[in-house]
Amino acid sequence: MKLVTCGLPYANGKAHIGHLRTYIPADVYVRYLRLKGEDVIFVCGSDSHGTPIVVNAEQQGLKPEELVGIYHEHFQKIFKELDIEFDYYGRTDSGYHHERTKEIVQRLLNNGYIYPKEIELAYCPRCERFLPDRYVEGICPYCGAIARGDECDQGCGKHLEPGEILEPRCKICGTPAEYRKQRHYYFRLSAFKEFLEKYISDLRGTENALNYAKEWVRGELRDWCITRNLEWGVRFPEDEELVVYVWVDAPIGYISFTEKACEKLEKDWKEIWIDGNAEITHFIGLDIVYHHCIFWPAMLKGADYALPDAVVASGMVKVEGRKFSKSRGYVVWVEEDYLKSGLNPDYLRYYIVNYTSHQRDLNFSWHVFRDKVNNELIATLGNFIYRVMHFAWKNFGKVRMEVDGEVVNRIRKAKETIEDAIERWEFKEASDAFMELAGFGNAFFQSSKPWEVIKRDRDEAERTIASALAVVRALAVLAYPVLPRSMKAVAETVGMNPENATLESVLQIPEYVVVGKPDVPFERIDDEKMEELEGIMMKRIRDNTEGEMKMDERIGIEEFQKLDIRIGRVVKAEKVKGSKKLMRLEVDIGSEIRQVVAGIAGEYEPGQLEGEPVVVLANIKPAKLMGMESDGMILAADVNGKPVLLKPEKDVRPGARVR
Ligand code: B3M
Ligand code: ZN
Repeated sequence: MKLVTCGLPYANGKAHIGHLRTYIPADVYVRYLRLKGEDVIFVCGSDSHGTPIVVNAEQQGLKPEELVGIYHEHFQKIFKELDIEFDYYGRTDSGYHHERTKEIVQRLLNNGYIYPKEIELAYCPRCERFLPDRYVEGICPYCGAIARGDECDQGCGKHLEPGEILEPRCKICGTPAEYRKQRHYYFRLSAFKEFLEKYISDLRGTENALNYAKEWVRGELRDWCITRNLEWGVRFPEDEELVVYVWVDAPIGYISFTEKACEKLEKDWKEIWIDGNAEITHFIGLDIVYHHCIFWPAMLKGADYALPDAVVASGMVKVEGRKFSKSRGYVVWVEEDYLKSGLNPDYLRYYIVNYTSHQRDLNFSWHVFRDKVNNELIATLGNFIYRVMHFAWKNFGKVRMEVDGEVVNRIRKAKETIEDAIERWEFKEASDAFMELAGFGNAFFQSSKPWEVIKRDRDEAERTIASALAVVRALAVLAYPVLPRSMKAVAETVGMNPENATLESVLQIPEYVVVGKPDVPFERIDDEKMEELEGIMMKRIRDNTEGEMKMDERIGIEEFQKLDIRIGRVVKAEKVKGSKKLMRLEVDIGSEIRQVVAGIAGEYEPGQLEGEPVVVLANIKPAKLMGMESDGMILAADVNGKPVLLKPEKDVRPGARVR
């Protein structure tokens, strides 16, 4: 038996592309394991606790459980729509989860791994309360960056223990906090150093995670404060005034959700988590390796639970080449940007899996997305599948499956490459392997020309189409974990059900195959859709920069003087073919005529512009837009995302500088 888990998303905000980097590959992995005939349980759930949720709920006038409920529903809906199928998706504010957490904490107490200690904690004299974690802001004692109570999130990234932060302030009212004494409880992490050294040297997983873990375990392992002054959370058994730190109970979700999945599947969760009879794999983001490779195995060991076998960490996500940032608008929201645009979820699954190795950083760009869909999914995979199915359906209906030996070899090779890649969590290699098989199929079909052969030799054409169909049937299974929705439809057309198929079955060729009327597996992304998708992101980035202008980002006059802004006159204007937004302009800027491509075709007609003055930024680096060079930028006011061109108030000769 195998258990696969995904890091629990905080039920504190909407799903974005950063989340999917963990969940999609994990779902792909589980589907491949099942095709290999493995018995797999796949669990995840909402992380309901922690101060950000309490703070956020307070600000919105909601109870924490109400806020959690909203996002819990949201994530479930997103996962369903993206075909990410957990056997159980729980939430950590459930009774059963609290019970399991208390039981494990009690075992740690009984085994002597938790001890009390008086510590100095940030306290707000105005709000009259202790300030746990994100209720407090101050300076990181390690790097001097502005940090929050439990983590230096903008600087060195270190986990901060309560009482460590310098110059603490209350996050709610801004008052400087005082340090006050209080009794808290510590987990004796230092006692697990030897155990962890050995454990991590045997642990499997991606190199990125293991390398960090190996380095940390060589350093000092400091005991860990595991209680907080909060109402919301799992009550600490020894002191009902306190709750356990969110990072104590969150990973226990892996256990409590397994219990629930096992109830449904009629299995015994203890076999997995107590007897250690299952292989446990955690899929996580690279930023929570410490919690999963250090804290979590130590807790499990201390409570006599079974240990995880592998930790698989995904690289980070960039958006349009920039650091992922919700506040700056470099984000793709799964629901409002992607699903509401009516895009096939399989496209995004393919992008995330196939863009790069799971461990590397992934850049999401709408242009690359369009190219991967149109040039890879459609041109290589979709067209081949459709042509073969269509030819078989139209000319034969029922095909006698006499398949070429070389074709069977290629299918076997693809299958073996995939099996090997999946063992190493190299989902890109696996998806490249089925794309390569599709490429082979395409070339085979193209060079055998069955549409010509059929005119003189129907049997030979049938043999060709049988071989091509064997490739299609193999693809319907081999690509199914990545593209479940599309491949299920393909499989059904060629008389299969990938949900009961196995990787092995791609080599078992039936005597006959009946082919139904096929549908095109994928729709192209056209320029109009592309502009719409990019427009959503550009607008968000713009809106956020406007709102974010800060004093320390102001510039001096010298910087302004670097800009060569001039009056120009439009000599010629024409719409760019194939684009709704772009206009190609020839602009006289005094010293020369420049070609400028501007996004104004939605608002202006060429005839309105010719002969008119415009304001041009002349020394911006040239850019390419739809293959055309744009050497300069026309300035316009942004009115609800639409451009309104600027004009001098009197007639001015082209070339006059704007200062
Ligand atoms: N809720 C989310 C994160 O830090 C956090 C994961 C818990 S996994 C046990 O990515
Ligand atoms: Zn720091």
